[in-house]
Order: sequence, then C-alpha cells, then structure tokens
Amino acid sequence: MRTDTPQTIYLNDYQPPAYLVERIELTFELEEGQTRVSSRLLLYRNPQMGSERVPLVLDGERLELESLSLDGRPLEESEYRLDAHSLTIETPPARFELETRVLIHPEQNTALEGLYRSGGIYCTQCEAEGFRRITYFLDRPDVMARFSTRLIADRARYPVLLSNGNCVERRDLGGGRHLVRWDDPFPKPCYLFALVAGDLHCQQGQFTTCSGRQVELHLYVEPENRDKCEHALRSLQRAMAWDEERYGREYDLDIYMIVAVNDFNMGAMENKGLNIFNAKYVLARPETATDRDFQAIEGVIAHEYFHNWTGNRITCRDWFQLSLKEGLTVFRDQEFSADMGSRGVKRIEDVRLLRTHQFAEDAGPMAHPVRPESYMEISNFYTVTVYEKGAELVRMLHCLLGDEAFRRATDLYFERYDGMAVTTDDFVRCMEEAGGRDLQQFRLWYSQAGTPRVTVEAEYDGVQHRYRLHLRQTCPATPGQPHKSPQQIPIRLALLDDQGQALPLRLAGEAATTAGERVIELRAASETFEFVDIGRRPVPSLLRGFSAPVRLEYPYDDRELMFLMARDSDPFNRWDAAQTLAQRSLLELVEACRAGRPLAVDAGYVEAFRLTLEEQAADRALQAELLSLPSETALGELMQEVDVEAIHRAREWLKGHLADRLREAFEAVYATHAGAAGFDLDPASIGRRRLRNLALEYLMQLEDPAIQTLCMEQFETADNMTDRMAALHALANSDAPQRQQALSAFERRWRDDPLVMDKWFSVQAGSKRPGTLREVEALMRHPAFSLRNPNKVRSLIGVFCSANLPAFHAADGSGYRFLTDQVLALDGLNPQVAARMLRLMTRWRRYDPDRQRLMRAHFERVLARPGISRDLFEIASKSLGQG
Ligand code: B3K
Ligand code: ZN
Repeated sequence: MRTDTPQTIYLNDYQPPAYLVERIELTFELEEGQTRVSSRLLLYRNPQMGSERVPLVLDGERLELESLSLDGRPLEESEYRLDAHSLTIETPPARFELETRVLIHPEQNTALEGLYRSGGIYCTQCEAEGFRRITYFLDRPDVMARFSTRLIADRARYPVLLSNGNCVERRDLGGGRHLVRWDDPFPKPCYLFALVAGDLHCQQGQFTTCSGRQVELHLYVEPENRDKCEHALRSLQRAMAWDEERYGREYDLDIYMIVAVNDFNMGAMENKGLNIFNAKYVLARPETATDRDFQAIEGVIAHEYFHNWTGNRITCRDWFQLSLKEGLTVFRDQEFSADMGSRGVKRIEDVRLLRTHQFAEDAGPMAHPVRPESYMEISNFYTVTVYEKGAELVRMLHCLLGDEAFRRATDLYFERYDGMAVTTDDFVRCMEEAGGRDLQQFRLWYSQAGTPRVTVEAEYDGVQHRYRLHLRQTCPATPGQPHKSPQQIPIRLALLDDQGQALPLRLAGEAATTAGERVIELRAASETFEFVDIGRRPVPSLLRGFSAPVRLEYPYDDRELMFLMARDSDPFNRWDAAQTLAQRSLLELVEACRAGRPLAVDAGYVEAFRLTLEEQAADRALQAELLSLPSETALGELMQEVDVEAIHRAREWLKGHLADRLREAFEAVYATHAGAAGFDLDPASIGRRRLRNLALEYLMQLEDPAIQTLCMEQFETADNMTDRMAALHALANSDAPQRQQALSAFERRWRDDPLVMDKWFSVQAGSKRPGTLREVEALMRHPAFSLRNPNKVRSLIGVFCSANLPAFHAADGSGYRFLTDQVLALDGLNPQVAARMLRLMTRWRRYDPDRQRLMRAHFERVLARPGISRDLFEIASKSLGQG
C-alpha cells in the first residue's frame, strides 16, 4: 500500500544493470501458512559499467529476511540496508555469491502476484514485477540468469511439483515430504520464472518437431476437469506446427507444460516451458464452452506458445519495450487464428476491438504511445494500445515489406538477438535492413500516441481519364504530446468498376500497371495520388483489410456503401460498408429520440439488409457480421456527447424494426440452419450457428410468445453451450415468462462449474431490463461469487459496467457509486484488478455535465481514500488530468 505519492518512471532514465546474475539456485519449502525461499545467486559486476565499485540494489517486497550471507559469510546488520522495496549492499566485490533466506505467505496473497494459492494449488505470476515478492533479486527483464529450482512439499497434498526447464531430480525426504528439482538450460529474466504445486491430473500429448525431436506436452488440470483438455492440446499442436511452417521456429525444450488455475489476473502467462493459464483459456467441451470460448482458447494457447520465441528467447530490455514482445506476439496469434478459421471474420473481430477499445483509449486521459515514455505502475500498461495497436504496427510493417521481406526480417531478428533483451527499435532495424527501406518516419508510430485521422477526397477527370485521390492526415493532441508529425500510413486500395471488379492501377509517372489491388503510402500531411487510364468513375475501396490503425473518412453516399457491402471482394470492407450504413441509420434514430420525433428508417436500408440476409453466402460467419449492428459503445464513440439512453433506444428500435419487416427471412434463416446432427467445430458449422443465433436474437425482439417458446425450446434441447447461451441471452434480455425458469435451470445444472457460472453471472449483469443493478448486488452474495476471483469480478461487475451502458450510466449515479465501492473494496485485495475496473470510468468527460460531475466526484473519493495502491492512484489521478 502507498504511503506517499508514487514515483513516475521514465524511459529516458534507463541505465543498464550494475550487476548481472550468472546463476540462481532456488529452494522452496512449502508448508501450510508459510513458505521458506532460499536463494543462492552468482553475481558479477556488469563489464559495461566500468570498474568502479557500485552498490548492489536487489528488489524485494513483503519478504521476511531470515538470513543473508556473502561468499559464505553471514552479513552483519551494518553491512547492508533494508527497506520496504529493496536490499542494498554498498560495496560488494566484482564477482561473488550471495545467499538469502526469506519467509513468505502465499496463502495470504490475494493480489495474485508472486507466489499465491489458487484453491489447493500453489502457483506464481511474476510478470511484470512479481518475482520481487518471492525473493531478493534484480527484478528487471534485462537481467537474464540460469535457474535451478528445488521444490519441497508434502507428497500427498502436492504430488505434482513443477518449475521451468527439465526435471532433473526427484526424491523422497521421509516424513511424508518429497523434493523435485528443475533446471532450465536457457537464461531468462525472472519474470518468466514459474512454479506450481498441487494435486493435478496430467493430460499428455506429443509433438514431433521439424528436426524430428519428440516433445512431451503436459496439460495439468484439477482432476474433475480431465474431460476438458482435448481442445487445448490440439490447439497447442497446431500452434507448434504453424510456427515452424510460417516462421521457421522450432520448440527448444523436451517438455512443454500448461497448468490451468481458477484465480488468475490475466488470460495466461508464457513462463519458460511452464505456462500458467486462467482456466477459462484451457477448459472446454461443447456442453460447457461456446464457439467463441473454443476460438479464444486456441488463440491464447497459441499466443503463449509463440512467446517462446517472441518474448522468451528474445525478451524486452525494459518494460517500456513491452510491445516488442506483445505487439509482435499478438500479430502472430492473429495470423494463426486467421489461418485456422475465417480470415475475413478474424480481421473484423480484431478491428472491432481496436476501434471500440484502443481508439477510445487513444482519445482519453490514459492515452500513451505503443512504446510509453513513463509510467507509475507498469501493470497499468498492459493495454490495448501496447497489445493491439502494437500488433497493427507489425501488420503495417508486413504490409510495407511484403511476405518475403517480412520473413527475412524476422529471420534476421531471431538470429541477431537470440538470448538477448532488446528494444522495439532493434526490431524495426531488422525490418529496415531486410526490407531495404528507410523506416525513420515509421518509428513515429511507436512514439506518438493518438489515432491519426485520414480524410480522402476523390476527383474524376472524365476527359483525361484520370482519377485523383487527395489525402490529408492529422493526429489529435494527447496528454503530454500537443503536436504530432505526419506518419507513414500504408493504404491498401482498389478502384472498383460497376460490376465490383478491381481496375488495373497505374499512378501517373509509373511505367507498369498493377493488377487489382495495391498499397499507397501517405507520408506528408497532405498528398495527391493520380491514377491514369481510368475509363469511368470508379467506387474506391479504401484501407482494405484495415491496412493502418487510422480513422479514415471518405464521403461515400448510401448507394456506394450498399454497392461495397454487396460487391467488394475485400471482406473487411464489405463489413465496414455495412457498419457505416447502419451507423448512419442509427445516428439519425438517436437524433430523433433526443428530439422526441417519431422513429423511422430509410426503406433502402431495410432492403439492403434483406438482400444480405437472404444471400446464400459461402461464409456464414461473415454474413452474420454483415448483419450485426454496431455496439452501443461503438455508437457512443461517434457522438459529441454520449447519450446512452438515446443510443440504447435507437438500437433496440432498429433491431425490432428489422425483425418486424423481415420476419419471414429471419425465420427462414433460423430454420435452414437448425442444428445439423452432431456438434462440429469446423468454421462452416461455427458460421451456421452464429447466423442462426443472430436470427433468433432479432426475432426475440418481437416479444412474440411463439418465438419465446421456440427460444426456450432451443435453450432446453441444445447439445452445445453456444446455442444454449444464445437462447439464455435472448431470454435474459426479455420479459418472456420462461426467463426465470431458464436462469434457474441453468444455475441448478451448472452450479459446480465455476467457468459456466461466470456465464450465468454475465448474462444477468448484461441484461437491459430495469432493476439490473439490484440483481447484480444480490448476485454478489451468491455462493458462487467471490471478489477474490478475477473471473467473477469481470463477469459480474465488469460486464455490468462495460456492457450495460443504460444501467451503469443511470442518471442517479447509482452505477458509478456501485463501481467505486467495489473498486475500493477490491483495492485492498487485488490492486491490478481494482485498477482495471476503475478504468471503465476513465472516459467520463464524454458524458453530459451532470454525469461528469457524478463521475468526477467518485474519482475524487478514490484519491481521498488513504493508502490506495499505486495502480489505483495512477488511474484515478490521470483520469482527472492530474497525472
Ligand atoms: N505476458 C502476460 C501478461 C502478464 C501480465 C502482467 N500483469 C500474458 C501475455 O501477454 O501473454
Ligand atoms: Zn503476450
């Protein structure tokens, strides 16, 4: 807990470490109530730092020091200094051995950082700075050491004892205790350290690498979950094969372990050879997990596996470089998932997340560059900007270099920096060298925050057959960055004829013509691109596949948008056109709501929607995306001042109107895709389920008893969680008489499965019916709920505050008070999760003056609370603009 104002850490202050660690030997004696950690470090002065004698400062927090000796000699109290964060030895020799023994209390660790207990399992989370809660060490990523770890525990309660690397010793100690030793041959930063102890079932698999080595795959779960491992194991095997094929990356140890635990702050952690996962991203079978869960598991398993090269073998020099590993690894997992399923739909999902959350972050008080320049608490910088915008930067590099040069560049990166801790700049340099291009201007993407806005105007010269695109870019000011320079923006485009065919393209002055699609690079604040030999005025298809993370504006008329939605061969742009059309209708409806005018929508829009609905599409998941309306959050982003009530009414009205006008077409879609025999997870089956459940969602807007009966029937007879949840979701949002019956049946059936109960909490927290806040408060007293479990907090409190805008933003301020009360209660338990939750209110300036006043008062209430965490202090103070 904080006693003074937290310090800000600056990138510019980076200094290499004064000492390095050659080897660390750890011994953990796990006992109920306390764990003793003994460590023997082999340290030496960093040769880079010259020969001057400098103090050794080890990080350490909440450790009870029992003994300390240097080169075998116990140190007197006068020979070292101890405070709440560090252990200092003034003038150690150039090379020496340091032994420490500390006591820690994992059972009391509710922050889930360092060593803690999840149910009956001991586990660790060290990234970013959790290792200092385990032992005294140089807790920074540029100190890479060889680890050897001995674990001692009760054999009956903790038969499984795991750490990084290879198991090299296993021995009985008598008295019911046993010892296991693990050696990791690869030097690693301490944030990649892990240990696990528990009574776990081990599901085994194998993988033969491209060079013919056999790797054992061990998935550890609580025994009752042994039937939910199959998908995670298959996903891991697919990821391993893909990384060999696409990046030439082979796995390097003989064993790869994944452990699933119930209490975890994030999704998962890539510890070397021993990933620890939030059970949500491991456990699945069709009865308990939705299609989206299955896809998320595949994606996260792959993400953590890909970190073995992008993160572990090559790691970050300091935490400002976090996107070096996260942006690149997200890009890699996105491409993997695109290859496993529908590429178009994957891109749409990723861009939707980027636009709704990252663009919002970039436009708010917490805006920061992909490579931040300062932070108070690094945990607050595991953000959509570092991850998702970071991935977009890698995607742009891929787009600028092309497949082959990009692969040469990653090869160079792996070769040059293997075993090192490096910077995003080192990564860009590889792209530059292998791509043979100057990327000086491109580097601005790493250092400038904010979302560039690109406006495009077209001009057609029918006499000369020339088509000009005038492009202009600007980037709004962000905290600490009032002025921005123009960035290098790759814009993939095609010009379509009236059949939707892409015209051959040649820019004025060029000799050769490009077939179909090409990339133009906007570099100046404004630039004109002139295409020659364009026989008729085309429709431009701009920023295909969302080739740059910008807001692009082009004055399309509705007819052009309908044309693109129906004809563009780029799936992303088809969807984008559909979204823009829907947004236009919805924003008009919002205006009508505000002005008290009757609600109406253009018949042409309904007709275009019908055509899409009736299409015999090859990709049903894509079709479902085309038929989905922008979310309330996304619509809020488009308004000067967010009016949650009007947005909600407008969107519900439009859904009802479409259902009413197109009832037969929706019913036909529902009937056509009615459950095929047997459950399948191939993309086509997923697409059919998605489309059919979307039809059900629209039809349920009609409040028709016959459809409510149909929905209840689907709920009761579904053989998979996707269909069951879709029905429950629709019922929970309705006044159907079956609503309560369905919720109770679900609870009775699944009350012992924590992950399924998360869905039960979410579906109620997200319900748009009146009185939801009271229900959420009551659910917090449900035996399956706990403020100590991050999944529960996210499912109930998180969903209520982020996906139930009308209730969260209730005019009386009850939602804000509720969130703040929970955040303050959580801060004493788990500051990281508390800070995540408080972030849901950071964009308070986007609302009307009354709501602004209410939210501001709650931020002030947080700041006035004595002893709040650094995590919370940073979010609250920066939200108020005091950061
Ligand atoms: N690297 C971890 C995140 C750790 C979060 C620390 N607060 C998961 C990932 O991105 O793969
Ligand atoms: Zn990651």
